[in-house]
Amino acid sequence: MDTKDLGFNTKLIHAGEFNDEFGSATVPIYQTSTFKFKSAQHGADCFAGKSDGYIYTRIGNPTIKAFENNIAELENGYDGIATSSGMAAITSVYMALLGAGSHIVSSDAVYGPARDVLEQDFTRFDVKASFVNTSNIENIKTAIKPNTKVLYIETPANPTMDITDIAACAKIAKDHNLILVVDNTFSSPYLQKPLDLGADVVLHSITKFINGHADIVGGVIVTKYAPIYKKIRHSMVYMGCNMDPHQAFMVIRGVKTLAIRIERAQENAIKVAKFLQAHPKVAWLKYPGLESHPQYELAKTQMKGFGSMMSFGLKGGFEAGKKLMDNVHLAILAVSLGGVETLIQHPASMTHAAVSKENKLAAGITDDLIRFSVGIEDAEDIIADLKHGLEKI
Ligand code: LCS
Repeated sequence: MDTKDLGFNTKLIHAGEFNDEFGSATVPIYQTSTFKFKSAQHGADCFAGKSDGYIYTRIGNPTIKAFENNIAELENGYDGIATSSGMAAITSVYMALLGAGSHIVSSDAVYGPARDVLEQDFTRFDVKASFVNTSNIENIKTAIKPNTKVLYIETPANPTMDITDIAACAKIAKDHNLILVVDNTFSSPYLQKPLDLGADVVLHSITKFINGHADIVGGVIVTKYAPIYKKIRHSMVYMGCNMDPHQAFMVIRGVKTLAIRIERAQENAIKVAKFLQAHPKVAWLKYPGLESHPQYELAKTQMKGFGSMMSFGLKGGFEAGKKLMDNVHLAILAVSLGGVETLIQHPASMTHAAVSKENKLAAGITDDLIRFSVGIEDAEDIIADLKHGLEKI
């Protein structure tokens, strides 16, 4: 069935629909490392790209392809590239698009390792990076150099919740011949479609909202154009960053409920955000759905909804935050985000621990910042849990 003109909820269930000889209603797990060729000539044709048969699971697999087809349609892209993790998606993109002597401009508040790998590893290959607050478009313009190849943004950013104007970045990228890459993990294609706003590449840690059940790690890249797709797929396959068939099966199952999970989680999130904002022990709170968020107006135009991620600080600073994290019982004290369960964590000492203190502060990742991922439990229970934890301070 061609789902191109159907609604997003229908696409979640049917896009990239899979058909096999048995009429399987769901996509089976093709748990095989390799595939039989029909003949020596067929094998040679597969390798030469003259036949599109499967060769070897690192290169491609029907279960993985079914997920790639689905996500490519959800993001309105050319094609998808599934990876073993979100970091595998990020490093495959860096590897494909950057080379010795090249430069990347990136949001300063990005998932810690997305920055660390540029600073600690890619520098060894003479790749330079500038990290700026991309919420201010002027900072991007100032950071661009003659050798800049990529503009990389994360919006909303992990963990500051800063929002960057994707369409404005697309214009800058076009003017300077850069490839615009957007990490869409915090929004998912249900809330935000970077390719429609002019980005060239969108990527995800599907560990988060797309799979949604905190039971696998994975990543995906969707490109708008075939030539970029080919480059990134080459890097992914040759670095061995492929997803495996079981991961693909799990995420095909998880993504079907993306819309209803996000709707429910963001319904809870606005209630939680209002509770926290009004609490006397809370010093500040950043949630894109509240007018107090500095880019509330931009979030309203760029996103279909405000999601379920927020960050906040307590008047008692880090020590008070530590007490809160140790005294909530329903919210799980754990890294990751975007699952059906509510999670709480401290980025400065956990997800962003490897970023230097100086760089963390410059990016707004203060020591008091607590990150909260609202799940789909009953909002009253999440709030009661926070209330109890805050009373202990
Ligand atoms: N991009 C974003 C925005 C992320 O939050 C993460 C992981 C990644 C990429 C990397 O994905 P992974 O390799 O873990 O699938 N973020 C995490 C976090 O905030 N806590 O634990 C992992």
